[in-house]
Amino acid sequence: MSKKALITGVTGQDGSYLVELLLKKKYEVHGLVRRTSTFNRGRIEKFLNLKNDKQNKKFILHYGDLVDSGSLTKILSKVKPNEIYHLGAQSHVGTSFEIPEYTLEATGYGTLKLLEAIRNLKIYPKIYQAGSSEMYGNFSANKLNENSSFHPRSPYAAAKVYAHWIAVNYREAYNMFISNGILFNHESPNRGENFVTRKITLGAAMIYLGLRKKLVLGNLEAKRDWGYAKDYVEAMWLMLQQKKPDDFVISTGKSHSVRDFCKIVFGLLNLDYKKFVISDKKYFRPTEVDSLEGDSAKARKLLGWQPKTSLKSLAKIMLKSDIEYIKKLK
Ligand code: NAP
Ligand code: G4F
Repeated sequence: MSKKALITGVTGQDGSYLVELLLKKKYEVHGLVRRTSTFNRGRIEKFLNLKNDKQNKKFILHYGDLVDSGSLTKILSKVKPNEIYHLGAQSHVGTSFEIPEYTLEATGYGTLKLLEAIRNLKIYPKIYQAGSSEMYGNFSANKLNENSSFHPRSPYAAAKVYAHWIAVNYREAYNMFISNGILFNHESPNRGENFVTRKITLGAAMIYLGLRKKLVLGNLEAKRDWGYAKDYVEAMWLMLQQKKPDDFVISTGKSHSVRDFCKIVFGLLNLDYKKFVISDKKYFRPTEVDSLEGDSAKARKLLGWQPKTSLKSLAKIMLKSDIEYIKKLK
């Protein structure tokens, strides 16, 4: 019998790559989706086989919400998954300053609600909890690893620190199999359009096609350790194939500034980014995370995981996809 996985956040960037990976591995995949006024299945549509009018029996969606514990209990008791990938969150750092209460509700408290529902139902799935490098707040002299301390610099990061520690607590208190991934930024053509890398590839593609003159960004000096989402979902799966739960940093170990990424992307189009990119204070955050760089030695050793995609290759993949996307829209 095939294993059953439940994914929260299945409509998001990582959800879409994880569905693809798990279906390839012959899992029966269940996803939790929110009711939205516009249909938001774009990233996972191809796995639903909607066009053939034949529902994919291996990929099933359920309405629910992380702020609605009743819906979580209902889905969990119906599906009884072997593995849960908990990716659902209000994941935009900048926006978390605008909606801090909701961010905590969904990202922090939502994690507790999910864990409580699992515990009360007395089911024993392996659980992946989507932690973030934002929890560190800043890069010190050494690369950040599982032992580095947290200093959250946004309502989002504070909510993720709560989610991380409640997961550790449930693991220790109730012997639940919960692994925290501490993932550094990872990007792809499926990245939300208001995260900086996608904003840059989409903006550069529009400028290249003559549809736009300028690209307005915020802080160009911030540095991030950017990897490819497709590589990172493999690490999530590997964490749940281990005998013991644990916490793992997933990163490339190399960081670049937003300015560097602009240079790479516009450079691929033979354009000089300085002629097009503007930095505007309106996109600056009240507290910024200036620099992040991760040390994923533990994951490399224990999971046998390593990143496969360089930043330049990632930029190429995203840019190509955005040029095609805009041409189709036109
Ligand atoms: P994303 O694209 O923003 O997707 C977030 C997902 O969460 C979406 O499916 C969204 O549903 C869902 N969601 C939001 N609020 C919800 C709620 N109240 N109830 C149920 N579902 C809800 O994020 P991502 O980039 O795929 O990231 C996946 C997870 O990893 C997130 O927890 C994120 O915080 C974390 N993370 C991401 C990165 C990164 O660089 N991408 C790094 C570290 C950690 P809708 O489609 O309906 O909005
Ligand atoms: O792309 P970002 O919005 O990603 P951020 O804030 O690092 O958060 C992402 O990665 C985290 C992992 O570390 C995840 F946990 C989180 O869920 C999310 O996926 O911004 C990256 C950097 C920031 O320093 C920001 O200030 O880019 C800077 N930036 C400069 N101009 C901009 C812009 N960010 C955005 N979103 N938009 C801009 O115009």
